[in-house]
Formats: sequence, structure tokens, C-alpha cells
Amino acid sequence: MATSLNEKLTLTPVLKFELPSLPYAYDALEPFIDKLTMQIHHDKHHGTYVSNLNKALEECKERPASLKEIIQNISAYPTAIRNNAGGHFNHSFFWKSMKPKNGEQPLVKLSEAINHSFGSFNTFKSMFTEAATKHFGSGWTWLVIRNNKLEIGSTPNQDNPLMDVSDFKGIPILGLDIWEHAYYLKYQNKRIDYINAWWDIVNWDEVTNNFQRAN
Ligand code: MN3
Repeated sequence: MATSLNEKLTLTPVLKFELPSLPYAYDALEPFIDKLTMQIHHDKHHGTYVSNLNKALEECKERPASLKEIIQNISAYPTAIRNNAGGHFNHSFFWKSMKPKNGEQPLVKLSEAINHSFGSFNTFKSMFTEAATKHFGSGWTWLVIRNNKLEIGSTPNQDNPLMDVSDFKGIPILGLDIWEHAYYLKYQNKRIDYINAWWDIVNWDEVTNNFQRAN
């Protein structure tokens, strides 16, 4: 054997992540999500998940090759990595799934799958809205694909449906941040108003891409 497993591990560099830029201006989602919320949410909250993830990875003996590898094997990592890798993954996914008000609907293939799984787009929307409204405390509500079926569910904290520890599993197609930091400045305790506003800025092109990639 040329190299032992231990030698290989020490040769693998520690992963280092960077905060991705928003794919639009801070005020691009106004009036549905306000500029200050986007600045604090992206720069401070997401930024802190990234820097805390980098710190935790330096102290960790595992040498994962990618964020997805960490997420899918999250039970092997300490809580700091679960929270911060989840935070980084979920927010990166979330920013891309929104865009300025566009009045779009899901593209044909996803639209057919939504009708097949939920009966109609409006039924899907009200089921998702209800799940997001009723989730207790911080977390995320998701549309996932699992065994060729679309399903709606929520995860606590910064967990997500790709994590091996998650009670709700699948490949995420759409995700909504329902932590208070996502909406409190503008909507205070009215989570339902934030959810209803968010429907206006869903980037259905991106969501449809997510669906096609997952198939
Ligand atoms: Mn958040």
C-alpha cells in the first residue's frame, strides 16, 4: 500500500466556504421582503453560519469533500457542524429560489407533478402555507421529491430533508425559511403575512430546475 488511510486523511485539505452573493439587490424583493431584512439575513445570519462552519471544520477530524457530503452524513458530525452546515446549505438554496415579483407559475413538468400529487396548484399552496404556519418555533418548510412523489414537510432549526438524521426526507425542490429573523422586522408576529407575500416572489424557473435535476 502506497498510502495508509490516515495519511490520505491528513493530505485532504480542510474545506473552506464563502458566503455566496445574493443573485439580486438587497431591495429587489421589496415590498414583499424588505431591504433591511435581506441585508441582516444574508450578511449577518448567513455570514455567521459560514464563518462558524469554517471554524468548526478546522476543529473536526473528518475531511469531507463537499457540503453535500457533510449534509448527507450529518450524524457523523458535532452539533456545531449540523447547525452551521445546515444554515449555509439552506440559505444558499433559499436565495436562489426567490426573485423579484414575476407572476410566474411552475413550468409544465412541475405543474403536472404538483397537480398529480396535490390535486391542484391552489391545494398545494394552501397545504404548504398551512405546514409553514403551523410549524412550531424555528425551522424550514419544504417541497421535496421522494420515491417519485412530491411531499410537503418541515424540519426544525437548520436541519433539512437531505440530512440522514431528518424525520422528513427527500430531495428539496422548494424551501421556506420560517425563522423569525426571516420576517420579524416587517411582519412581526404575523408569519402568515410573510408566507403569503413570499408566494409572490418564488422563482419558479429555479424551482422547476430543482425538480428536473432531482428526477
Ligand atoms: Mn434564515
